[in-house]
Amino acid sequence: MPAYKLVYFNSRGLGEVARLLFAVSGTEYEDKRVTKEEWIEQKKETPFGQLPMLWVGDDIIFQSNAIYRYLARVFDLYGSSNMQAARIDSICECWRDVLQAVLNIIHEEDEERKGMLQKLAVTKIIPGFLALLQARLAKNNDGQWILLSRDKISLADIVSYHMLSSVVGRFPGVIDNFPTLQAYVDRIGEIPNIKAWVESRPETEF
Ligand SMILES: N[C@@H](CCC(=O)N[C@@H](CS)C(=O)NCC(=O)O)C(=O)O
Repeated sequence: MPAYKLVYFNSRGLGEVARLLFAVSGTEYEDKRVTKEEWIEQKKETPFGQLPMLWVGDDIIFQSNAIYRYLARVFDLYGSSNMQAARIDSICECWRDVLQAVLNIIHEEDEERKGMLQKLAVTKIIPGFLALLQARLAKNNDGQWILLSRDKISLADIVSYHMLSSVVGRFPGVIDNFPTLQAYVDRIGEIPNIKAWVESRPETEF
């Protein structure tokens, strides 16, 4: 097995899905968290000047989605056909849209516009996708915990778990109308390797 080293900041952010993939697969890696001061020095030496970055032996992968997909393939969490992989990608891309809507709120400096973006996210964008996701989940195995396959967790489940617990969870009450999704998050959180990681990971705001 190659030596894995994930380089990111001390936050969940765009690094946490990779950490969850390492956790669920029971794979050892170095979870390198650079400080702001270290980053000022290191930024110019990284291939695209941003994090996360994954070392696999002497190779480097950058861009969070590329890292997630690589790890999901290696850990057999990416379905068992091209169509399943495409379905997994579709769910992940929906979550990227939700993430973008949340980032737009965070980055907006004008308070009035920030409020409008927040209202749009909380009343339309997030519940709209949660309704679709819940309906899809309910179709599979009576809402039991796999989105795409009845018996095997995938990258789509890990991304959904992260987004529901760490990102949607920032908006109080938004998940309350989606009990099937809440139960799904709780079930994934009970997987022993995930539970152990979540209980032991550094506490960070984002
Ligand atoms: N599209 C990139 C975005 C990466 C990104 O925005 N990284 C931020 C942290 S979340 C970063 O490196 N910020 C520090 C900088 O740009 O100097 C990805 O998904 O990996």
